[in-house]
Amino acid sequence: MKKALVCGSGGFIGGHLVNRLKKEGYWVRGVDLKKNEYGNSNADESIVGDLRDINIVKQVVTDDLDEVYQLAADMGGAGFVFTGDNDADIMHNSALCNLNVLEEVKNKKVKKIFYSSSACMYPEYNQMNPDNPKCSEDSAYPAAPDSEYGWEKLFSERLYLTYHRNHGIDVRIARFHNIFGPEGTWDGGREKAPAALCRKVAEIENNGHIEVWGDGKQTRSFLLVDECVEGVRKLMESDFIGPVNIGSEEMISINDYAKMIINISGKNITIKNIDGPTGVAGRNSDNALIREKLGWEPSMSLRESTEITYKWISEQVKNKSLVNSGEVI
Ligand code: NAD
Ligand code: GKE
Repeated sequence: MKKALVCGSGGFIGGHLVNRLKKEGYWVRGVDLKKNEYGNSNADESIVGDLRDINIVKQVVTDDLDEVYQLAADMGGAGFVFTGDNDADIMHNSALCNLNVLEEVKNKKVKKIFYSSSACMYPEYNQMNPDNPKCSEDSAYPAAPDSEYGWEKLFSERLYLTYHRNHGIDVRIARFHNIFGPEGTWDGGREKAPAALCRKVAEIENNGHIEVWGDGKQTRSFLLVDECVEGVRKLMESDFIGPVNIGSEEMISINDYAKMIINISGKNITIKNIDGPTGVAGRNSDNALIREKLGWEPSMSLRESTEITYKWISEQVKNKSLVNSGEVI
């Protein structure tokens, strides 16, 4: 039986990954600052611990592990990453997790480690045109990410590659493009656009309006978490180190995406564009490399993936309002 450690198992993608590994027959240890909020992370051993603390890292990275998945990071959507207020925490906390985990993986001679980088490491100058952004893997340099979060991801990609070159550790690096779905953060300030817009639509009465940051012409692509986890597993099983994009190529403007969610809800709602943190003008995954190297790409449409997510978020909104009204304790 293979043994894996998932760092960040209390989080969104980490929780889904634990469940996927369990289904595949792995023995799984999870570690995170917090327990998985939705209780859906079925690790064999769940440790609440801080990966910035080397003593915790020594405890969780053991020499019997076959694989480590490093997803722990201080992260969030545009409202968390692009305001500038969290930059020091983001760089310090996420870099420390990566430095500590990698060093211990080397010490314990663990064979393989996966690292979750982000599309935020791509240069801003290639993402100024909302209709034609460039995010092919070979366009990373000259580096010019538009956020410190992106710079930390780029630094850490390079860190993993140095451990591969100097210490022979088998690494796999993926650049995730806006992953969403059930059990993702949907309120509190760290939520990304899909969850935020689903929540706003679910919360608003018929004939109301929702606020959408920016002019709504900025573009993105969004990938359902199940497809992301499938891509991670395919990459881990392959001989390809990466970095490689794991994302959808179905690009959409934010206002059109808000309209899609409104249509899914069946409500009559209008959009009000307001000032807010917007990040790059355009971003889309380029899947040429993953198609070539892994013979795989995600298959679900944005509409299908969003229907699943809207259903889950509207249930959370309903449950929360029942709790707030005292009907459910
Ligand atoms: P998430 O915030 O739900 O999960 C990250 C988890 O890391 C959290 O549960 C958090 O508590 C944990 N963590 C943070 N600092 C820690 C520490 N010091 N010690 C232990 N645990 C710690 O985020 P997610 O969406 O599941 O993202 C997982 C990874 O994928 C992150 O590295 C993120 O940067 C990357 N990523 C995500 C997306 C996306 O759209 N979700 C896009 C690009 C990259
Ligand atoms: N979060 C949020 N909430 N975004 C909104 C909202 C809202 O209510 N209304 C409009 N937007 C707009 C943002 O202004 C931004 O232009 C776009 O939607 C996407 O925002 P996002 O989903 O929060 O995050 P980004 O795609 O800009 O960036 C994220 O990219 C990922 C990688 O692709 C990052 O924040 C990271 O979470 C991640 O690495």
